[in-house]
Amino acid sequence: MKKAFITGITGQDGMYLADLLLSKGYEVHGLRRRTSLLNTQRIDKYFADSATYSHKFYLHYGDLTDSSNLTRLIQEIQPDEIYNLAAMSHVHISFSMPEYTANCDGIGTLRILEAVRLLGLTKTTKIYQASTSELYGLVQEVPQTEKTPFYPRSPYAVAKMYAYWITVNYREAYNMFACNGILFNHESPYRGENFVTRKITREVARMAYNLADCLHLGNLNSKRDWGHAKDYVDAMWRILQQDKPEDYVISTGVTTSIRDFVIKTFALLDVELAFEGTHENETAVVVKNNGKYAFKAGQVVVKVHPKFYRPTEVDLLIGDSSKARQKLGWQPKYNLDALIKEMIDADLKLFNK
Ligand code: NAP
Ligand code: G4F
Repeated sequence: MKKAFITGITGQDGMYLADLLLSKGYEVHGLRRRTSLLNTQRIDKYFADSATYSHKFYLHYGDLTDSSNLTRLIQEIQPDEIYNLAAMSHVHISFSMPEYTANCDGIGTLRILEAVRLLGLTKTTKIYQASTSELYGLVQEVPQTEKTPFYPRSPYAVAKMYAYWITVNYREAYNMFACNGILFNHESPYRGENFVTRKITREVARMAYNLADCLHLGNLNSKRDWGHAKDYVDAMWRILQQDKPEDYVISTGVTTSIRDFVIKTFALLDVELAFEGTHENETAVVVKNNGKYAFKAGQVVVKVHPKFYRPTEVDLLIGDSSKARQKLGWQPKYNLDALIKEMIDADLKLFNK
């Protein structure tokens, strides 16, 4: 039985990856932080399953900012594979806490690599680093590949750039099996509520049941290459099953604006919208409600609020994942419409009380 250690197991990707590895017969160890209220909602299903909890699924307290704790845990677990998914992962919030973000997202990766090296596990423990399309920032090439130069545009992306290169450096310097997955945005019903896709599906569902009046968003023009987290954790696993450690772009190759994501979400509820005005004065108004939910013609359902603007924005992301498709045999099963449908259906269910 292979052993995996997942940092960030309480997050969106951690949950999907734990599901995948348990289904493949792995023993899964996860890092959880101490919190004043429990925050294990995404993985609570494993606590309730006595055949899994403490037999194939274990949680350990710790933090990416605490080297001694990480080293002790890696020594105790002796994992075959480490998936370093833990991060302060919100780009906008990283402008408010840049030092912590650098410590967790940048130096945190170094702590894991150093622990593996100092414990003499370089030949036995493979490491996956959760790198990001945010590295491309002010994009230097369209679409972005493994060879596109980086131009990070946030404290988050700068920290992740350190993590990317320290992973490459440890691979080259110490012959470690350490790889970067450069993942483009991936979403799901389990996405954190303050990322834009989930914010949209959640607020639209609340509006559908008269629990909210209007959705407040920032930049509607930026474009993202959105995939489903379930497809993307499969790519993470495949990256560590190769003979040679390498870095891979994981993306769908389709890019969509925030505005079009909103339109698609409302369309799934049979509501037609019209966008009017520009910049801070832009709004979306209901033109026609052909569906069963509580939207009225003329209702303003989206407003722009500058507090959601970022000091520096990433305007366009679109990935070319040809390398992953050829070498890993990976390709996404979900398209954007199926992803949005799954998300809005889950949020409608959540608020239909
Ligand atoms: P997420 O839902 O925000 O989860 C982040 C996880 O990291 C949570 O389990 C969180 O724990 C944990 N964490 C945060 N700070 C920590 C610390 N100091 N010590 C230990 N754990 C800590 O993020 P995600 O969407 O699953 O993303 C997973 C990883 O992929 C992240 O590194 C992210 O930057 C990267 N990434 C994500 C995307 C995407 O589109 N989702 C794309 C590219 C790369 P709590 O639950 O206690 O907060
Ligand atoms: O959903 P977002 O917050 O995701 P962002 O910034 O692209 O970052 C996510 O994907 C990265 C991969 O490229 C990950 F590395 C990172 O950890 C995270 O998972 O914002 C997407 C876009 C941005 O352009 C933002 O300005 O949506 C725009 N936006 C417009 N209104 C908004 C809002 N974003 C948020 N969060 N909230 C808004 O109200």
